[in-house]
Amino acid sequence: MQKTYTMIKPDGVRNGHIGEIVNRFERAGLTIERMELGMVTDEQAKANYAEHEGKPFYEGLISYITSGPVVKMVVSGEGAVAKCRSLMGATNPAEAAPGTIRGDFGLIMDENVIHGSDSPESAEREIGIFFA
Ligand code: IDP
Repeated sequence: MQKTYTMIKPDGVRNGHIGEIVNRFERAGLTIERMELGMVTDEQAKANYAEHEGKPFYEGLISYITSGPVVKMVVSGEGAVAKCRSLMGATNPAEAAPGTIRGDFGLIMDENVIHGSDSPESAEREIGIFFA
């Protein structure tokens, strides 16, 4: 059984998509192992997005992810990492397929509704950051 870290970003919470997103995970056969509504600290944001440090969108990304409550989740199931990524859709909502979370609820790249770990190794690292 694989675990992944996923997080409904401030726009997803603000726009009222928590229930629908959790419902999609459960309908896909995934299990919500842990779930917490709260703020992301500056330290957590910087640790989670360390690979993007120095990129033009980095500062905006850190201030956005710390700008309002998020829903932090540990989700488990067979192939949970890939399943979550596929439910999420492409990073840019404009390119995300209809029926995916970003395709249905996202508008712009900077505010794309949801985060999900991109590998089992990232998942372990990110679960450590957000559920220390
Ligand atoms: P992912 O979230 O689909 O894994 P990453 O490339 O890891 O995509 O980027 C992390 C986050 O950084 C994205 O979800 C998005 O919010 C933001 N981001 C990535 N590229 C850009 C960009 O070119 N402009 C603005 N924001 C970006």
